[in-house]
Amino acid sequence: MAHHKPLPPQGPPSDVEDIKVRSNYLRGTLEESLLDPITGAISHDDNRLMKFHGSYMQDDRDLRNERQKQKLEPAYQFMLRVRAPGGVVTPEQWLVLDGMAQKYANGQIRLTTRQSFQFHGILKWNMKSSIREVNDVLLTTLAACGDVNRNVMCNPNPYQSDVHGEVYAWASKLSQHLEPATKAYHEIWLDGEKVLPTEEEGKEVEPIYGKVYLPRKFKIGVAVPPSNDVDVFSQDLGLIAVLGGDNKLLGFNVAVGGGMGMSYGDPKTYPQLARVIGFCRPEQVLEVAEKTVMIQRDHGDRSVRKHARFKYTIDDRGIEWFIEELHERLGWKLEAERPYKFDHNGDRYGWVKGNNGKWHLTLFLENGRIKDEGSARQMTGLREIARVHTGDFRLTPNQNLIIGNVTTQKKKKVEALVQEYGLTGGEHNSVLRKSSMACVALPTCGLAMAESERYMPDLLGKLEPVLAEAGLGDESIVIRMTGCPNGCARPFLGEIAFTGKAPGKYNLYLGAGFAGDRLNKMYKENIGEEEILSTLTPIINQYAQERHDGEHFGDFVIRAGIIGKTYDGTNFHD
Ligand code: SRM
Ligand code: SF4
Repeated sequence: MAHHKPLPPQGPPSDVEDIKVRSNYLRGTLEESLLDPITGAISHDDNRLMKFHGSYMQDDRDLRNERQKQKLEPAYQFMLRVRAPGGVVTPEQWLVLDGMAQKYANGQIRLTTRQSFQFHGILKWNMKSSIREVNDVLLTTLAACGDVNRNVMCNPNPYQSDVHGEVYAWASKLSQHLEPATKAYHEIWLDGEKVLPTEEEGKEVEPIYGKVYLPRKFKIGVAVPPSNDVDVFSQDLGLIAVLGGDNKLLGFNVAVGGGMGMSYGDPKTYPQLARVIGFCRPEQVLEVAEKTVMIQRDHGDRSVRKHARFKYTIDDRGIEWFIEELHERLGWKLEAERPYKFDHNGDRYGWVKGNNGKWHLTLFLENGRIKDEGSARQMTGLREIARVHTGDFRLTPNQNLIIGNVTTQKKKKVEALVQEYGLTGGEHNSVLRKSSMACVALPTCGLAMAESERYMPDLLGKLEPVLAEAGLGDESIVIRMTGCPNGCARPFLGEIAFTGKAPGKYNLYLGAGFAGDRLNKMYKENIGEEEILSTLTPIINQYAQERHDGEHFGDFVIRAGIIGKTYDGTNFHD
């Protein structure tokens, strides 16, 4: 296979590669670590493996200094991520997750940007019970994190019930097909029968991943135009559903090599947009995904983890190289891409009637945090809804929640519970707020350099009057914040975005496409709230005065010459 570009030399494998090889298919010494009564922590190596099982060890950063003063070990606790393809769960599953949050976690549920559930604050001693309860209702935490394919995202489409059904079925099949095959998860968490290493040796234990798994995490998302809510161009593998005239699924446009994460001061790291390389029929999509994952397995950088994502594998060699390699492994060629058009990447709130005659309610849950606080008793409200609801719950890619497939008979009851518990379809929230996302960051995320989820609501409160005064109160502007440049709320696809630099300081980015089809670019570095407001106010006013009819903010700042256009991540830092 001809390389189209000279490749940078690869150094020796990183320490994580060694941990994976030695782990005996993700077992390591996790069982012993979990039982060690001396500490609430687990060993460094086991913590790397723990991710594959859906959990990260963390400590409460709000308590760090105080505990250090008292000479106590950090307040070790675990974050647990539960994945369900496309974020669809039943009311019964909801109730179990709710119960788990109360019993073992901090009493809250956090809906994520990839349609998963996160629980924070679980103590080591309760991890096994937590994971078992999740599995008892046929959900899993396996491969929610780690160097494997993560939760497969899928447009939750409340409008076209039949299309959702079909596309969702493919998302589920993809998820299942790419799940790690090791029995370690069952052994450790579910007391499954121990499979002796010798029994596994010789057989292909992990036919897709092999012994060392992938060089890095891998992400798949399925979009149904005109909605690009899954931010399909941010995925390692993005699939764009192509529908025929009768709304039948014809297949998928295939896009590869997107991603968000970067590191400050390292221009070799950058966010990138996935590129559409062709079209496949529905029954070909598992093979396309499998071969794509295997190409990354064989060619991804196993030396420098910062450079190990699929986007770099492709960019270093050229997209033509990838297409050739894929076609060779498939033994057939993708068809030419089909036309498609996205017009937004946000959620549409409130009630809609699906074409199956059932009702769907999209609730606005700011930054995906579900809790009981003051008069807004979201946690209790959703529990009460789950007790009467007979349809499904669907997590959206923007950290919100759809109460799906509500019968006409139940609609009144659900609406009454929504009112009673202070839940909302966003009627009283500004359009700006409803177009916002912020990552978790402090106090749980070990990588956060600044607040995000806990600060964004305040900052929005200061931007809302600026927009209202400019007469832009009804204008949707995609606005996103993260506590560091890893990009967990897909900030580089925000028309306005902030990434944390230091406590109270952010980099400001402008100019992404409203439909998630263009990256933004840094406009100002390391600024605090005052400068954020004094920078954005005149730009917003100028937008109000000079914009063309229907022109989105991200497009305007480019036309007005305020910021450059970025369609290719390799130009992101220019
Ligand atoms: Fe993320 C790491 C939270 C979506 C890119 N992410 C983390 C960790 C686990 C921190 C850590 O490694 O110690 C965060 C846990 C915080 C906490 O306390 O809960 C974390 N990421 C999240 C979530 C919960 C953010 C949210 O507010 O919803 C999202 C969970 C998704 C899920 O359910 O699976 C989340 N993370 C994303 C996304 C968005 C997406 O996938 O669509 C991205 C950017 C897309 C991408 O991958 O390119 C993302 N997270 C990262 C990265 C940077 C990866 C890279 O390529 O460099 C890290 C750091 C790392 O992996 O080293 C990271
Ligand atoms: Fe943590 Fe950074 Fe991800 Fe926010 S973007 S959750 S701060 S890793």
